[in-house]
Amino acid sequence: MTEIEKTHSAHWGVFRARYDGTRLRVRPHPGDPDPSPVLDNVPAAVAHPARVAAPAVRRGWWERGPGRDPERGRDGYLTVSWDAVLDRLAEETRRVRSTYGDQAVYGGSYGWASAGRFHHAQGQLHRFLAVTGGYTRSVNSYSGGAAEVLLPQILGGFDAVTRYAVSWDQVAAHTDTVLAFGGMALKNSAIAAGGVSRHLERGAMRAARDRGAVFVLVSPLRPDLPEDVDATWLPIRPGTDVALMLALMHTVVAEGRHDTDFLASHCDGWDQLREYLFAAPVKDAGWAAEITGIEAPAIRELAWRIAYGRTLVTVAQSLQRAEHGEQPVWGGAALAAVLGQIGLPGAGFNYGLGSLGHYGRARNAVPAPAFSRVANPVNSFIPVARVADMLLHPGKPYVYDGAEHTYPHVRLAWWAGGNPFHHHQDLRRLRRAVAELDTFVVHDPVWTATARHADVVLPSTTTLERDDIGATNSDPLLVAMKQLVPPYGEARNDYDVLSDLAHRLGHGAEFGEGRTAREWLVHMYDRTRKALADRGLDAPDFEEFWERGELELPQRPDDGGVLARFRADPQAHPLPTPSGKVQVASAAIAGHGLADHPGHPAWLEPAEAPDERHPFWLVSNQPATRLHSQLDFGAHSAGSKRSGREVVRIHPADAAGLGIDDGDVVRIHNDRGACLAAARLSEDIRPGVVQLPTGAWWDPRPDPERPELGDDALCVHGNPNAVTRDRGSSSLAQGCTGQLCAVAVSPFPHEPPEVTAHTAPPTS
Ligand SMILES: Nc1nc2c(c(=O)[nH]1)N[C@H]1C(S)=C(S)[C@@H](COP(=O)(O)OP(=O)(O)OC[C@H]3O[C@@H](n4cnc5c(=O)[nH]c(N)nc54)[C@H](O)[C@@H]3O)O[C@H]1N2
Ligand SMILES: Nc1nc2c(c(=O)[nH]1)N[C@H]1C(S)=C(S)[C@@H](COP(=O)(O)OP(=O)(O)OC[C@H]3O[C@@H](n4cnc5c(=O)[nH]c(N)nc54)[C@H](O)[C@@H]3O)O[C@H]1N2
Ligand SMILES: [Mo]
Repeated sequence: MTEIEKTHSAHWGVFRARYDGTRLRVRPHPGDPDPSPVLDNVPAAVAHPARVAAPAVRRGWWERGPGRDPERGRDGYLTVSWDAVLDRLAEETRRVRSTYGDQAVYGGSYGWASAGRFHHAQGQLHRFLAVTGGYTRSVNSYSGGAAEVLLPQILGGFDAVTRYAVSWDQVAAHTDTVLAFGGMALKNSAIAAGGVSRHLERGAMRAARDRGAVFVLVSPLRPDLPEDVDATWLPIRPGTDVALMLALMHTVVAEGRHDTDFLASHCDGWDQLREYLFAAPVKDAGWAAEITGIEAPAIRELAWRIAYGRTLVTVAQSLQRAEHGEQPVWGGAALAAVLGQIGLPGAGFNYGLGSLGHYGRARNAVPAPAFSRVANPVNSFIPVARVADMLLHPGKPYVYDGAEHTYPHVRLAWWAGGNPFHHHQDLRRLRRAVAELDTFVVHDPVWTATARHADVVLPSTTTLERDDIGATNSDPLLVAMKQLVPPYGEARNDYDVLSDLAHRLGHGAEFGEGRTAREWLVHMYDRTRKALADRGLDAPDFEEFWERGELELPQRPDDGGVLARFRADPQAHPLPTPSGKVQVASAAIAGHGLADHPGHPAWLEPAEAPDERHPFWLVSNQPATRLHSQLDFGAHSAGSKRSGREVVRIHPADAAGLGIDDGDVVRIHNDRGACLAAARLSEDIRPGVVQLPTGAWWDPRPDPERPELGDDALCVHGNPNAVTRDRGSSSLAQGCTGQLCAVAVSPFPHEPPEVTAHTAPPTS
């Protein structure tokens, strides 16, 4: 290969790279003011021992055939040829579809996959499964499952009120007080699906601060806002934010500082919410102090502060990845409504701002290239985080969004571009669930814990090994993602593999529409080119775009979006809620009669909270040094661990009480399981809380402290989903509740076992 520098893109940003035949060197895009260090993980992807070198099949499945098997996750693998594995897989797909029906194929395949519009693994798999008969799908995400169901019923369409509401430019120019629940950590906004070329959050927050804006951070962790903004830190007890929000509303109303006009003209349900605020127990600052651990005077002072000037309430996604996670989302919106600020520039409420790089940015004026979808002929679905329930309890009824549904009986699960043995809660339970399948197929470039549970492992290329187009609707740069290195081993593009399978199943022409991968890129680019030409703008043909390597797209002016229009004229621009107004309470939701989700924002005791046996809240938040589990073996991720183990943060006072020193390997445990991690003592965490990021690959072993739990009771690497709880946020949304669970922490009185997660399993 000639050593030419090429542009490429990842979910953590656009970059440039050159390859000399052995080493890949990367640097951020020169136009990026604040690039993410996650980029340093990329070079390791080229040829790591964790890469899947050739198609592999689980020995038990290959030799005994499909069927329920507790050996999944324990068995060895055989290397087979592409032709042999695709023949067997085509036969198995046919068998499952004809014996059990198309809904017996689960194609939820949740996960982030990689940047690139064409080789996007889920897009490819969904198309393949749709043209070959259809599949049970998943709805909503692990990210925002509770908010995705709630927000459209109380405020507006999810994207409209999250991505395209309050912009960073408005914050820099207008906001007086930023009240950030869960913060807006720069590590999080560095990430955006599809990649952004300019990370602008730090600059915007700094500009606001320099103008005199005040930042208030409500979070158990101080680093959730950048140091640059000198935030006031209110270290709240996890899972209690809605109590603080209710007390802020109560205090503002009791002092007569609420916006009665806005509540009358733009909101529905105020009487019910007001009644709840003032009914016993009165939701005042003293009441909330007991629940939240934030002192009453600090709550009253905050209520005073937010009632003056422009106040922006942000709620991080993390708050709703918890039991009753809908409540702080609703509470945040209601608080902004009580202040009368919704729809003002830089003010009101923005769910998720700062959680992802897509939020708060201008939108492109022309559509990005997109891979065409095919309608799924099967109408069977589950809320995405209910996957283990579905596999363990086929035919069982459950409630979701006001209706009763039944779990389908799935026999074949197919994953491309996701890692459920990273993202799902209570991984030992998930292992029991996948044991119920007849067949589990996984496409992945690397031997993740998910691949290690699959019957069929199909090695995928990484983006580095193929040509693609990088684009999102919230970044102006269209990127020619050029192949940088040759494919690893026998790895193939998901598109080519699925195309071969579609041909075997008699649907090859529908799947590929007769196009090569290159022809698809040209076809997809064409709609962007046409839109540019229609506006009389520079509209190079594909070859020229490819030659240039990048193309700057026009963006729409920031008009404040649907909430600004609604504020200006609620009759002409009603919200899509039942009343057309902000639902600070909702008769429709109350009408569902759900015990775990009343018709207004409310404080509800969680079923799981710290107690004597499990005295800590475990916050398992997003990792600063990688995207989820991706490239966990890369330099930046590996460099943040201690002796190859994930790091858990604990307050020095808590550590002292447990006899734990900085650097000690500790055991984090509850009745569901345990994991090991290396302790880091930090004053930046609320006492009684420990924090372990997600993403260290699950590495299960027997637990010497609990041998009766079997061979997978202790993750020796530090994956928090060894201990998290697998239940829905409520029967309204059934969102993922992975962020919080109750644990005990102890010193580990044994020789810590070696971490072997980043290797390939035994293969013959
Ligand atoms: N405890 C706890 N758990 C959580 C969370 C939490 O807060 N706490 N957060 C949740 C959230 S918000 C999310 S979004 C999920 C994330 O969960 P996932 O999105 O499943 O996590 P990733 O590690 O991004 O998984 C992507 C997988 O795709 C693979 N991949 C990349 N490119 C390609 C490709 O081209 N082809 C194929 N076939 N595969 C590819 C990668 O190797 C990787 O295995 O985790 C959730 N889990
Ligand atoms: N570097 C990096 N960035 C990412 C990702 C990644 O994997 N790596 N993943 C991306 C994805 S898919 C998503 S969905 C977003 C998720 O965005 P978020 O869900 O907002 O991200 P988290 O880091 O999980 O949580 C943010 C902070 O919320 C705080 N928190 C936790 N529980 C509570 C609580 O009960 N109350 C309060 N007030 N605060 C609490 C924690 O201290 C945590 O650091 O992040 C995205 N950004
Ligand atoms: Mo997410």
